[in-house]
Amino acid sequence: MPTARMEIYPGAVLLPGILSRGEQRDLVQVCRAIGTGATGWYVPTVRGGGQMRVRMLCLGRHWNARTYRYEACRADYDGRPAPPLPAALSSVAVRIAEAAGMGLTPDVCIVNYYDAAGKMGLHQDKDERQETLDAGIPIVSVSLGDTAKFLVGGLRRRDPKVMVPLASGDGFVLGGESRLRFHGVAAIVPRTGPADLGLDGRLSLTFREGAAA
Ligand SMILES: O=C(O)CCC(=O)C(=O)O
Repeated sequence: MPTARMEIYPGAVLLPGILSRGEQRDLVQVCRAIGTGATGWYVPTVRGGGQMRVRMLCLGRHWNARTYRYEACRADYDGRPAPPLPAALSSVAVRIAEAAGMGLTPDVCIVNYYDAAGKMGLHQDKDERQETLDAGIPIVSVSLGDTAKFLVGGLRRRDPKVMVPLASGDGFVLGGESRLRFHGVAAIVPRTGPADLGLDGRLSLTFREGAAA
């Protein structure tokens, strides 16, 4: 069955339920295995000294929360090399980008774990290489577990926002002229994820291109 496709703005596309339950289970398992390993979950501390309201895992490259730069090792945390980005994850992102009519060769995936109190402030993803931003190469996200109240705004922080509920198995793409839209997670809706995922909370996997040195 073809995937439904909802264009929120030109280039901002929701793909509800694009992942089967089996695919969701596999992704949860991969993230859990990496997250509980030696180079696992951490809570990033941002420039101002505050802690983010998520646990994070950067695969392929590390996003440094103090410098906003990508690097090989987790210099702002434990100095360990970022775990590689598994092909099984990248291929999901490529498929979702294609379903939205875009192309992506991801070199980084940021995995965020949100508990019931998790959230993420409004921000732009603009730390990737300038040519990928200029080309509108998309960010692709995958949601697993509890539903998120996801906000999408404009190119200025103060622009109006729409709330898009992101449920388990949904894909979301921000590309083209929407690549630099402000976005964030206002709240998690507890106990809304599929019980058979065994996931208390929410995982988001956000794939980008243009992080490599
Ligand atoms: O959790 C989400 O869906 C959004 C994550 C996000 O905005 C990011 O990683 O930059």
